[in-house]
Parts: sequence; C-alpha cells; structure tokens
Amino acid sequence: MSTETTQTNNEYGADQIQILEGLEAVRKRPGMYIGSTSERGLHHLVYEIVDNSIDEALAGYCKNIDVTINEDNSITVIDDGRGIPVGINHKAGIPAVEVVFTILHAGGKFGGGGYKVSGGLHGVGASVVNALSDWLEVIIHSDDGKKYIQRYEKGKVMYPLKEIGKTDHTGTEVTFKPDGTIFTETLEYDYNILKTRLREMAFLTKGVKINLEDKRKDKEQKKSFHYEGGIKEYVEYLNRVNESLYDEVVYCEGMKNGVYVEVAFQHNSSYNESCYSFVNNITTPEGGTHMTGFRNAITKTFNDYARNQKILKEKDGNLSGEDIREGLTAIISVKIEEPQFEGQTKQKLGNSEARGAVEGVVSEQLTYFLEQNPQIAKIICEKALLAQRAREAARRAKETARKGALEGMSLPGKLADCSDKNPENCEIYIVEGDSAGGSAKIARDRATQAILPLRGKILNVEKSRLDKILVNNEIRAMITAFGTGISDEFDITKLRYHKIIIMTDADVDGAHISTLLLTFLYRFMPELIKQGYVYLAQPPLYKLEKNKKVWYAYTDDELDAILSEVGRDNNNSIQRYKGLGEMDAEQLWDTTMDPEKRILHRVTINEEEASDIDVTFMTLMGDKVEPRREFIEANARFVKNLDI
Ligand code: TSJ
Repeated sequence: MSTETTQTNNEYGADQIQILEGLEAVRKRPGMYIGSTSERGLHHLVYEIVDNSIDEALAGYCKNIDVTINEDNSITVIDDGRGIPVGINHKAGIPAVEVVFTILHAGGKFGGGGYKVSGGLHGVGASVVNALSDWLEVIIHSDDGKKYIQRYEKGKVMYPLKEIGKTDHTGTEVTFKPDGTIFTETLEYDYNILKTRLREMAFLTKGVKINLEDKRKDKEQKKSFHYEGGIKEYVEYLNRVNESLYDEVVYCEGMKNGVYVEVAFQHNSSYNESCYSFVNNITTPEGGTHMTGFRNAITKTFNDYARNQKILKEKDGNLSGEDIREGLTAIISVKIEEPQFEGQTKQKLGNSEARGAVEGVVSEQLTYFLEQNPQIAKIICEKALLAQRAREAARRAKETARKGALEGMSLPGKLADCSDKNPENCEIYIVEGDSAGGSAKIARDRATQAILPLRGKILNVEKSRLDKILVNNEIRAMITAFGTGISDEFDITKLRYHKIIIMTDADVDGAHISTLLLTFLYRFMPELIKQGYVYLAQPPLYKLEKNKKVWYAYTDDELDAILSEVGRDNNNSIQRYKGLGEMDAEQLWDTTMDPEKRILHRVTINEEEASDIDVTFMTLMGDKVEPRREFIEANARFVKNLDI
C-alpha cells in the first residue's frame, strides 16, 4: 500500500510528537480555537468542516455539499470536489490528508505541492475539529480511482491511510463525533441553528447546493439550499416581508486590490436600514472598511446622479448617507487573503484595501446602473429626498425636546419614579393600560421600582418616520424616563434603571404590545437589549383557591401539576386571568412584581442571527399580511431569538 513507506521515515517519530503537542494544545484550551465549548462551539465544528467544501466550491470544483446529523449526534459532511490529496506531503513525510487533520494550522504552510487551500481563506479548522472529536473518519474518493479511509480518536491516528476499494467519482466525506469530555454543556445538535447558517453559506456561495438532513429518531427532516443568484437572492429573501420599491436587485461584482467584492441591494418601503457585511463568508456585525467603502460609494454616486439630473436642486443640501439608506436592504461580501479583524469583539474588518476595493467597484458599476435604469434611480432619489425632509423635521423636534429638558420639563408626568437614585438598584415597569398602571403604583416597592403606564396602542416604529416617532407621547415618555437618549446620541451611562421590565397582559394583545415596545427598543436603543437590561414580566394565567389557600399558575402545564397535587374536586375555584387589570395591587405584587417570587425573562439578541431578527420585526410589524400570518403560525423563531 502506498502509505507504508511513510512509516519507515526516521523523522516520523519526532514529527508525531510535535503533532500530538499541537493537538493537545487545542484540547487544553479549546476556547482559543473555536470560541467556546458551549452549544455555539459545538456547531462551530460543523462550519469549520463545511468551510473546506465551500473553498472547493469557490475554486470551481465542488457543486454539492451534504450535511447530515446522524442518529448518534455525529455529523457527516460529503462533497463532490476533487478529494483531499492523498499523496505524500514531502515536508511532513505523511499523506497530505493526514497533515490536514493532524497538524495545527495546516493550509498555507504545507502548500508547496501538497495541500493548499484555494485562496487561502479557510481550511485551517480540520485539525481543530479532529482534536475536539471523540472520533473522526475521513473517506476520500481520489482521482486515482481509489477510495481511502483514515480514522482518528481524540486527534490521534488509529492507522495509516488505507485503500478500501475503487471509486468512479471524486470527493471527500468526513464524519465526526464531538468529544463529550470537551463539550460538557451539550452534545446535541440543533437542526435550526445549522439550517440558518448553512442557508447563509449557500446565499454567500452562488451556485453551490447544500443539503441538510436530520436522521435522528422522531426528528427526521431535510432541507436544501441552492441559489444561482447568490447574494442577489439573499436580498430578495430579506426583503420578502416588505414591499420593495422597484423590482430589480442592484448587483455589483469585481476584483480590485486583491479583494473580491460582491454587493447586492434593494430598497423597500420601510424606514429601516438592513445592511449586512461579510468577510470570507463570516459575518461582521460591526462592519468595517468594506462597509465604509460601500457607504461612501452609494452616498457619492447618488448625490452626483441627483445633481446631474437636477433632482437635487441648487438650494438643496447634499443627501446624507442615512437618507439614501432609508429602507435599504444590502449584502456586502468580500473575500480577502489575510483579513484583519479589529474592535473589542474582533468583528470589524480593518484591511484598508477593502475600503478602496468596495468603493471602486460599487461607484463604477452603480454609476452605470443608474444611467441604464433612470426610473429606478429616480425612485431611490425621491425616497432619499423625503427622508432628508423628515430628518430635518426630526432634528427640529429633537431640538425642541432638548430645550424642554433644559428648561426643567424633565420627567414625564405619568411616571411614578422610585426614590433610590442609584440606577443599579432601580427598575422601571412599563405597564400596559392606566388601570394596571394604577395597581402597579400601589403595589410597587417605592424605593426601587418606578412605574410608567402607557395608554393603549404604542406607535409602530417600523411604519413611521422619525419626525412622527419623536412627537409621540408614549415614546417621548420612555425616552425621557430612561435618560439615555436614542440612536447616535444614546449614552448607556445615563441609564436611570438597570432593569427595564415590560409588563403586559398574557394574551394576544399583550404580546402585540410587547412586540411594539421591543421593536422600538431594538431600533432606537439596541444596546439596552444587547447589554441585557430589558426584561419581560410574566403574569400568571390562573389563580386557584382551595380551603382558603391560593396558588398561581403561569402556564397550563403548571395548572395541571397543581391540580394533580391538590386534587381535582369541587372545592377548587379556578380563575383565569384575562388581564393584569383583574388583579388587585396585592395580587399583582405577589405574582408579578415581587423580586423574590416573580418570573422575568431577559430579552437577548444573538449577533449572528441579526438578519433573522430584522426580518422578524419586519414580518411582525411590516405591511404584508400573508408573511405575518405564516410567521405567527410558524412562530418558533421569534420566541427563540428573543428568548421569551
Ligand atoms: F479538511 C476537511 F477535512 F475539513 C475537509 C476538506 C472536509 C470536507 C468535507 C471536505 C474537504 C475538502 C477538501 N473538499 N475538497 C477539498 N479539496 C482539497 O483539499 C484539494 C484538492 C485538490 C487540490 C489540488 O490542488 O489538486 C487542492 C485541494 C485544496
């Protein structure tokens, strides 16, 4: 067999020790290599492997990638690429495939003649996955017509690469079982998490087909992602819940300064910007040079166009970037050899050449596009002009509000503030309706709990421009009570309460009001949510009385459990609460406000799922009825994203 010669190599022993030290380092500090050993890290293993097949697709050799969750929660990834090379890597003296799985940071280093990742984008993760797996098997359908296999356990080679028959096609198949001594939190894969990320990978890699299948008992399901239009289809997908302002998605693509640039965008009738940027298929939630390049390009190009066409008159000021981005959905994707990540969370691209590359590609192609599509150009410019005027009105409204604050107008009249002035000790309850607000004011702990009652419907900020939002009484009351300001002026250090608690009825209307409030917070004070200051209170659904004793149940299951305990007989009286208003102050305190007993749900955002959350809010609050109905029927994601 071809592999036997390698075993006689004198230096093999020494190399082997080095290899083990490398993988041992990964096992000692897994977080350094995959971020964490939580559920997130567990899923990261799959992405590391799939990245290699994606690279093969980018190189033009792979069309299909199958990802399977097996019954035992092991994962199989199969592609129809060229197959990882099986020939001896002369530097390491072992087959290239063994290098890939046993030497840390294989890839570029072992390039010469052996394994080289196309474009050098990924391909460093296979050895990390191997080190963190209980076992891993790779099968290669090689272009020499033979099939090869090798198995590893906790990163250690079990036997030399061996031939196991013939094959009539090429490709790579990897199956691994994450190590339970490393992933101590969970070993169970979540189909939906993999689905979301694999869909994203498919959008970002046009033409490739990714099949996901869950083979676990009672969970059997599958899904296929294949987008010939790539990020163009991604924009259509994101905009599916809104009315788009024009049919076409604008698309620019090109190579500049060694950076491959792809941009797709389309405006919708909302007032929100939803721009997502990626580097080598990895999301950059904090943007960076590629995002700056994109913004510079569209701001300049649209201003130039609007001036030339006299849409923008002499007297008009320039359109601001924000004006042009109102209602814009965009994907900016760059591929770059050596990405530099900056910022606290290393989620911001730093490479300066990316700015010029994106700016250049977009300016040039967008200028041409606008000339070719004057109707679309006009629609966008006119929307931006309206935005400009609204922003001017909003600036005046803010100015008035600021002056008002200076003149001592400060806190809203309806607010029953707490006496403690240390924000860390303080909570504010945002309460639906004056009557529940009244009970809450009586019930509360005056030292630490403030109550802000809101009347009736809250303004839907997804459907309103800033000027209208800022004159809305309910919204102004919240802004002044919190103390932080909004958007650019937001300052977390001025926050007056470290718990912002939304308390609404436990029914559909209550859920709707919560969603409206969360939408407002998400759009104007996202840091409040990101930093974990926002909570949903959970009022009880039932009150059960028997022999002068009282129980509260917060779910139907809980009611059942209580009934089984106390007996289902005629001495029970069960009251179903239809709203907070039905509780007196004491009951409200006991069930929903007493810090010792109440149930609070912290609202969270997962940065990686930001595009999903935008869609969630737009679906719930947007114009189209059909997606909203479908969404509410399907529900699951909202509940999951917001961790309600
Ligand atoms: F690395 C890995 F194990 F994670 C992995 C790699 C897992 C899976 C499922 C697939 C792959 C993989 C690697 N698919 N395709 C490739 N291609 C190569 O390694 C390859 C093949 C030929 C050549 C060449 O220059 O001839 C170069 C490369 C990088």
